[in-house]
Amino acid sequence: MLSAILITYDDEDAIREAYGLCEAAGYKVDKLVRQKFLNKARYGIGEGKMLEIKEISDRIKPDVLIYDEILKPSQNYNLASKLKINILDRESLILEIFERRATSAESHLQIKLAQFRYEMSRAKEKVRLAKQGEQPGFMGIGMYEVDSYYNDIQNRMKSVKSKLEKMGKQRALHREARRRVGLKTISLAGYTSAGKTTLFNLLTGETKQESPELFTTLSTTTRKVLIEKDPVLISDTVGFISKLPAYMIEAFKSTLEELKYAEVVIVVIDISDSEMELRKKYRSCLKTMADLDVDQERVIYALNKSDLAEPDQILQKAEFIGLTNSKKWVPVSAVTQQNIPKLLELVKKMISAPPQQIKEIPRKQDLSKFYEQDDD
Ligand SMILES: Nc1nc2c(ncn2[C@@H]2O[C@H](COP(=O)(O)OP(=O)(O)OP(=O)(O)O)[C@@H](O)[C@H]2O)c(=O)[nH]1
Ligand SMILES: [Mg+2]
Repeated sequence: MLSAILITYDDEDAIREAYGLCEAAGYKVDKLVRQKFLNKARYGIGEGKMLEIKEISDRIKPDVLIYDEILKPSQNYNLASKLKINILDRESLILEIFERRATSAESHLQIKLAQFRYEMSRAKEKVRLAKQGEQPGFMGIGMYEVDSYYNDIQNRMKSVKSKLEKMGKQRALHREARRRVGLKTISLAGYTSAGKTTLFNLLTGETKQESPELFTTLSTTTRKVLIEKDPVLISDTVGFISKLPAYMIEAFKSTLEELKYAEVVIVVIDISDSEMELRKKYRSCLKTMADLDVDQERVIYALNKSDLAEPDQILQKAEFIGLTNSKKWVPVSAVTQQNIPKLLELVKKMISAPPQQIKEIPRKQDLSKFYEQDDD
């Protein structure tokens, strides 16, 4: 296992999540540095702290420095050139995890696309710095090569995108076929490690991998089950995480997009989390769903792991994050199976409600919109 210095916020929940991410990416944390602020202009951290870390780093010689925030390319460059070690910010750390975990052809392509976008944004910044004379040369190459480097990434991006587009069309065809035979889809969504796969396995009798590690599931699995006598499809999806940059959601859009077309979206929430943690994750779920155009009318919140919390605590927490009576929610446990019939009852009600207009955006228009975004 590679070793790391981890810099994160001075907050137990943030530390726990950051350790989870490091572990999932295959790094052992040799030294933890807690900071109140991680977004200072030059290095992310203050200059004094940077010098302190340099001393530690020179002494323990870790393989990388993991920075649990999104660093601007210039900050990344400044830190790396002072500390002389490889820096992984939150974005690239998540990318590494995705890369390790990807199993399906589609998820490999999605990660590639995200990596290209990451590289592109860094490359642009490097060119900007080179032009200002702050960073002489560009990875040891001249301006002419910069252009060809750009073009190269762009071409490779195009090829990945067109492959993903084909897969997206395939999905649209599958969706259409399902719709024609009247098969409804229920999608499980939610923050990573909330228990989506555990619930999925319980409902479908599957044995997909569930684990306390973050981002266990990276590709969508769909199974047919019967709710009473009606066949429906249930899908398990990739988990959300806070501070996931928009382009990464874009890269995973074709899989996550299934949420938009599902008749029911069960958002799985880990109710055993602390109030602050819950609120952070809940907000991040809401934001991701808004980005994906998921209609809140079709959402059921499953407050999972309720075996780990007292009933009145659950109520209080639900209220705290803003799950009022206007929203559909039910405490469940995918382990003890508590309240699963109640969850299914809610699902059934939602499915058998008079068919609503589900907006099918023409595939082509939809995709071209996201093509235009990545080149700026
Ligand atoms: N106590 C308890 N633990 C649960 C429950 N549901 C899931 N877990 C545990 O929570 C951890 C995460 O579960 P997963 O089902 O892998 O979570 P996930 O949402 O699929 O996570 P990703 O695929 O990583 O996004 C596992 O260790 C499960 O055993 C529950 O109802 N009660
Ligand atoms: Mg999972």
